[in-house]
Amino acid sequence: MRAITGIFILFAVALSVRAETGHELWLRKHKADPVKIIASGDSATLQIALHELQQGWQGKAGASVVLTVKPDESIRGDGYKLTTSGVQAKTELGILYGVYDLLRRQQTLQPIQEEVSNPSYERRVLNHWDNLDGSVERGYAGHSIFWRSGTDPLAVTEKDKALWREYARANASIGINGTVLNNVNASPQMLSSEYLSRVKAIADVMRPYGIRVYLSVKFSSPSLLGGLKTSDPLDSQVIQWWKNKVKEIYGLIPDFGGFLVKANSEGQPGPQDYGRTHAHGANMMADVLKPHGGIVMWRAFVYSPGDKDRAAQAYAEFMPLDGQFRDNVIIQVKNGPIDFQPREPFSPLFGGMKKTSVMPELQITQEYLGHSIQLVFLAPMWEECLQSDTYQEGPGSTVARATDGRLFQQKYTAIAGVANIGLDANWCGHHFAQANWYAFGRLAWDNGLTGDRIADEWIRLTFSPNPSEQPNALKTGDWLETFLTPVKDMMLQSREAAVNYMMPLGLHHIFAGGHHYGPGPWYAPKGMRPDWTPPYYHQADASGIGFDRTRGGSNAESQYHEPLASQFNDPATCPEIYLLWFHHLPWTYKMKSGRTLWDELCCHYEKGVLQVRRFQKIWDKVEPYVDAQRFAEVQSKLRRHYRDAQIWKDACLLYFQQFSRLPIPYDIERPVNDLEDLMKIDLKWSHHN
Ligand code: BDP
Repeated sequence: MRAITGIFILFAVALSVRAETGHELWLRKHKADPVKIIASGDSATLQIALHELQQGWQGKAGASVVLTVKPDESIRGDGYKLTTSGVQAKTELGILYGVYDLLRRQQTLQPIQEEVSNPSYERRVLNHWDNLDGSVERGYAGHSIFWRSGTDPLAVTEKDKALWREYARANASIGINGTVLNNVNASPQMLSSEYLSRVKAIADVMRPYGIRVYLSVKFSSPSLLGGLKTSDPLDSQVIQWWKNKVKEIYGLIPDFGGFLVKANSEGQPGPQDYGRTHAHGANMMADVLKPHGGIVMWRAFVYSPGDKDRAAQAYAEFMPLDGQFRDNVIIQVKNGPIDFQPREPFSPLFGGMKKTSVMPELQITQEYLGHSIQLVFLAPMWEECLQSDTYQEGPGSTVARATDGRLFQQKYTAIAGVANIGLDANWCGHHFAQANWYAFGRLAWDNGLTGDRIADEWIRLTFSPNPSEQPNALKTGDWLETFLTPVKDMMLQSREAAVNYMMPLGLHHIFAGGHHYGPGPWYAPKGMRPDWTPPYYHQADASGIGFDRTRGGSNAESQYHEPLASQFNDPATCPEIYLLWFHHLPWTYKMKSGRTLWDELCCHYEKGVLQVRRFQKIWDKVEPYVDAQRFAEVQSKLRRHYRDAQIWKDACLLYFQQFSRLPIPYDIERPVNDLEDLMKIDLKWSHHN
C-alpha cells in the first residue's frame, strides 16, 4: 500500500510539471497578477517595460508601479534606482533594466528595497563568432541566429525577427547592451552593402531593447572588398575607403557601436603587413569612427611561432604601445595570457596597460570546457579572474577595478563574452550552458557578484516550480533544500571538476588538435607549429613536467607586478593551482599535501572524475522537480560527461606515466581504457563534436 501511495505522489508531481524545451531561458512565463503602471512617455523601450510588468508581475495584486525618468546623482549611465513606489532612472533603458530587476526579485523572493544599481561596465557586449554561411566558429548549439546559407540567405523573414526579438529581450533582461554579429575571423563580405542591409534589419529589432550592433571587420577589406591596391592604414585612399564605408553604415544604423578587430593574429591580416603597428591600425579606424560616436575594440590575442613563450607575447607586443591609442580604442584582452584554458592566471596586460582602455574578453562558449556536452558553470572562473589582484596600484588593484574605470581613467569601459548561442531550441545546446550566458550578463552589470549568487538566481528563475501550480514551493524550504542546494552545489563545483579531470595544477592546452574537446597530450603531427601542439605546453619528460616561466626559463612571470612576480617565480610560494604553468618540476617534487607531484596529479584526475559521478547522482535525485524533457536531456549529457571525464583521466595519467615511470597510487581507481586505444580515438572525438 505504501509503495502504491509513493508512486501515486510521484506521478502527481510529475504531472504538475509541464514539458519545457528550455527556449524560455530564465524568462519562463508565470501567471501574473494585475498591476497599475504610471509612466510618462510611450517610447518603444518604455512600452517593453510596461508589457514586461503586465506579463510578469508577482507582487501585490492591483499595486501601482511608478516609472520615472529623471536625473539623480546616484544613478550612472543606464543604471536605476528601485524605490518603494517603482523604478527611477536617467534613461528609458535604465527603467527597463530596473523593471527586469524588480521582476527578478519578485520571482526569486529577494527583498525589494530602495536600492541603486549601476553598471560596472558601460559596454556589455556579446561577441558572436558567427560566419556568414551560418556556421559558428566554436559554436555547439546549432547554426547562427543571424546568418544562413542556401537560397536567398539575406531575406529577412518574420520568423527571423521574432527570434532576434527574443534574443534581444533575453539580453536586455540581464543588462547586455551590445552584440557583435560576426566572427572575429571576419569575412570582407560583412561590409558589403547587401550584408549591411541585413545588419540594419537586426539593429532595428535590437534598438528598443537597448542593444547596439557592432561588426568584426577584416583589416584588408579595402583591398579585398574595395579593390584597392593596399590596405595600409596610413594610405589616404584606404582611409577614404573606411570613411565612406563607415558613413554608409551610420546612414543605415545611426547608433552603430563600432568595430571589433582581430589583426595580425592567427594568420589574419593587420597593420604589420604594411610595416605599421597595432596603434597605427587601431587609431586609423578610431579616427574614422569618432565623428559618429563609434569605438574600436582591438584584440590583443596575438602570438606567432618562434622562440618566445606564447604566454608572454601579447604583453611584449602591446605594452610598448601603451599610451599611443586614441580614447575610443579599447584593447580587448582574453582573461588569461594564452587562450581561454580551463585555468590560467590573469593576463598581465590587466593593470599593466595604464594609459590605454582595456576590456576583458571572456569565452561563454565552452571551447575548452566541454563544448555543449559537459556541465560546466563558468561564473566561478570569471569571478576568479575579475577578483585577481594585479597589485599594479597597490594591494586591491583587482582585474575588475583595473578595467571598469575605478583604477584608471577610461573614456569607455567594456567587457565582452564570446557567445554560446545558436538555433538549438534551448539556444545553448546544454540547458546548463544557459547559466553561462546569464552569468556573463550579470557579471558585466556587476563585476562584484559571486558565482554563488548568480547560480542561486539562475536556478530559481530557470527551474522553480510554477507558482500557479505549486504556490508555496519557494517558501516552504523543501524545494530549496532538495533541489536548489544540491543543484547549486553541483554548478559551483563543476568548473573545478573540469580542471581536475582535464588540466590540474596549472597544466594547459593539452587538447587533441582542432576540436579542443578530448585529451591529446601526445598530439604533435610532424611539421606542425610547436605552439599548436600540447608537448609545447606540458613539457613532460623523464625529469618532470610543466612550463618553466621563471627567471631561469621564459621569464613570463616578470610581466606581473610584485609581489606576484616573485611569488610565481618560486615553486614554494607559487599557488599550486598555477604550479605547472610557471614551473617545470620533478615528478617526485614534494607538494604541500606531502604527496609527490605525480601522486598529486593522480589524485586530481581521480577527484574530477568522481565529482562528475556525483553530479549524476545529484541530478537523478532531483527528477521529481524537473519537467521530463529537460530532466532527460541533462541526464543524458551527464552520462557522456562522465564517460569523457574518465577518458581524460585515463589518457593523461597513462600518457604522463610513460615519463614519470611511477605507479598510480593504489587507492586510486585504475584506468579502464588503454592508452593505445585512446590515442586512436582522436578522429572519433572530432566526429562527435
Ligand atoms: C581560439 C579559437 C579560434 C579563435 C581564436 C580567437 O580556437 O577559433 O579564432 O581563439 O580568439 O581560442 O581569435
